[in-house]
Amino acid sequence: MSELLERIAHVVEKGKVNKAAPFPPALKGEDGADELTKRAVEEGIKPQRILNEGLVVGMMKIGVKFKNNEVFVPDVLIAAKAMKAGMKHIEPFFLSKEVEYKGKIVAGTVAGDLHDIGKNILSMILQGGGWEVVDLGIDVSADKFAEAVAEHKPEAVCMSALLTTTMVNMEAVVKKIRETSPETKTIVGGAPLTADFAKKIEADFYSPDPQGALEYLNSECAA
Ligand code: B1M
Repeated sequence: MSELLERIAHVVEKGKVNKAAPFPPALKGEDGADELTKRAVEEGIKPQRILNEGLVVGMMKIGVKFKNNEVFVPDVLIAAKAMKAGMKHIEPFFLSKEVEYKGKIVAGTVAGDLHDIGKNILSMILQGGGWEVVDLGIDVSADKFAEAVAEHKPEAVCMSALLTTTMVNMEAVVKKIRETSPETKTIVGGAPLTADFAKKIEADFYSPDPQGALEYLNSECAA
């Protein structure tokens, strides 16, 4: 991994948003995720590498510390803020409009769940792959998903969940979409999910990563 990508991971983990940010005091005056990601783009590092080997690595590291009670919610929130500051520099590359239009999807994080970083990456990668994304945001109920499907008539609904307590809410969405719009595919993902769980709730497809969801959409749902 390049030294610059390691630094990006480090500043995300530490929650250093940009040079002007006073937090964390130990990194006062140093470049943050904003400046370092911009520099990585300028140096020609591929956006996919900046995402996977820099920004996401930082989030994973803070995740492990959070699990071990070494850091707390505010630390995770500020890391998420740093991640977003970096993401803005790579988004344009994923969203370039040079690819052919494939169709429309509705995306959201399911009810009770406020995690949106993975869902935002998914949306960005699908848009980059030619899919129009109607992003419903976080804490989206089965009714809201169904209303959006009725309004936008997408080829598929993409759901994300990060909590074992909220992934179960995907089942109600799958059921509702089956009843109200049986031709619309349901795709599920997020860290706690497994293929077995997706099968149990009768989702059409599970992918551990956005690329897998994109490949499924391209092969099964593209017009
Ligand atoms: Co939360 N949190 N969190 N958190 N948080 C986790 C998920 C947790 C695993 C941390 C831990 O204990 N180790 C744990 C869940 C435990 C469990 O359920 N088993 C947890 C907890 C417990 C909580 C709270 C309950 C904490 C509390 O309040 N005591 C609380 C719940 C709030 C709620 O949702 N109701 C909470 C809150 C938060 C913050 C708000 C502070 C913040 C979210 C900020 C935000 O999203 N804007 C946060 C964060 C950031 C995390 C961790 C640290 C990082 C999540 C993340 O962004 N990862 C997380 C620990 C971890 O995951 N290691 C943790 C990076 C992101 C790129 O990965 O989202 O997995 P991910 O997305 C991936 C893939 O999963 C996949 O593609 C993405 C890109 O590779 N993917 C899909 C995602 N969706 C997909 C859909 C697809 C296909 C692929 O197709 C449709």
